[in-house]
Amino acid sequence: CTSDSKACACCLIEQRLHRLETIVNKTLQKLTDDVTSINATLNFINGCNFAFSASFTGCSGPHTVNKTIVYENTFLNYGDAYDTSTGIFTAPKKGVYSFTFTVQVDISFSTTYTKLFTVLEKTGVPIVMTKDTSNIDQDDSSTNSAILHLEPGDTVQVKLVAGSKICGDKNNYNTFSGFLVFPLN
Ligand SMILES: [Ca+2]
Repeated sequence: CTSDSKACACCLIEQRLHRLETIVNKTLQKLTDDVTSINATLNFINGCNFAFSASFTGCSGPHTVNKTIVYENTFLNYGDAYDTSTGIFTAPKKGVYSFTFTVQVDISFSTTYTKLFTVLEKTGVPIVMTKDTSNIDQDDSSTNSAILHLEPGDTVQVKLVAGSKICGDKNNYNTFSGFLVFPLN
């Protein structure tokens, strides 16, 4: 630098440019990694649109065994995880899910039934039940709900307990609804 101040200045500038280039490259790499991570998260979230709501408008029971209520009329079925031919919801992803169901019967539909008991099952295991009996009142109705941790492939369904009867009509008294609250990795 003592003999050639111009060359020395040039060298210092080059060193600074090199440091700047290193910082810019590291920042760009971090931004690229962040965008990749955000895109992966968005893809994961976009793949989690699971919600269904369905009604049962016919009559069923009394049966000698517990029988799945097939809510055949869907208001919506995002993700097609609920099967309208079987009445069974199958978890497509690991996560926390919310379910509600309401059941109803009018004594005018039958003079033979004595009760309306139902059970919501998770993969064959009873979770929550409803219970109403016909004494002097004309209508039996109940509701219940559950928030469940499900693994992929776990099933959720509502069963009419043996000896019970359920009846609905176009007013959709009998409904079964569920949705993914949040997914889990
Ligand atoms: Ca009753």
